[in-house]
Formats: sequence, structure tokens, C-alpha cells
Amino acid sequence: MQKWFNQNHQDMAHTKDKLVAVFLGLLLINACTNPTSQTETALKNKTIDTVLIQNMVFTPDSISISTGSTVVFINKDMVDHTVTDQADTAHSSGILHSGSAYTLKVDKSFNYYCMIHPVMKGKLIVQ
Ligand SMILES: [Cu+2]
Repeated sequence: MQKWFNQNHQDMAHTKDKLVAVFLGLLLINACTNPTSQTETALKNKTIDTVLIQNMVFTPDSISISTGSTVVFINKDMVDHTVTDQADTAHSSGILHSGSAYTLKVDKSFNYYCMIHPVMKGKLIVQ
């Protein structure tokens, strides 16, 4: 599902409005195709958090969330990035193209970084 989203919408989201529209579109698609999707549950419980990747930094670079929360990373830069667990590089968004988003359900704290630009770092803290 996420791969499909990345590939089909990576060129669309050049403005904040378009990003929001794409994101809402994804939520609607999820809601229609899978009524019990984690996205719908997250919406209901208002447990979606967003991390923007912009100007070569994760913003915010540290967030505290509750177990099972959904975090959406949105790449607003013109270059590719990744969101990759520092302790387990297999746990990664893969290449995240400009304008694409990565949705992650989080059940444990971890530090992440960008494999392309290793100075880019952030952390998710599950409370
Ligand atoms: Cu990067």
C-alpha cells in the first residue's frame, strides 16, 4: 500500500495544500478499502503525528507518542531521504522521494536517521 502511494503521488505534492490533499486522499482510500485499517483507527483516536522532512532535517526531530500511534513522515525536500531505524536498518522506509510520505505504526521507541544523509537524525519516544 505504501509503495503504491509513494510511486503514484511523488510528483503531485509540491505545495502544502497538495500534500494535505494527497494525505487525505490516502486516508479516504484506506477507509474505503479496509474499514478496520490502522489509519482509520488512528484517525478515530486522533493518534496520527506528522514529521516533516524539510531543509535536510526532521521536524520535529523528537516526538513523544503513545504505543500504537501512527506517524506520517512527509518528504518536502527536492531530494530523496529515508527514515531508517539506527539499530535495525532493515526497519526502514526505503527511498522516500520528494513529495512522498511514509506511514508507520509505532510500538517501540527508536532512533532513526537518513541513510543517504547520515547527519539527519530523529527519535520516536513511546511513552
Ligand atoms: Cu536524507
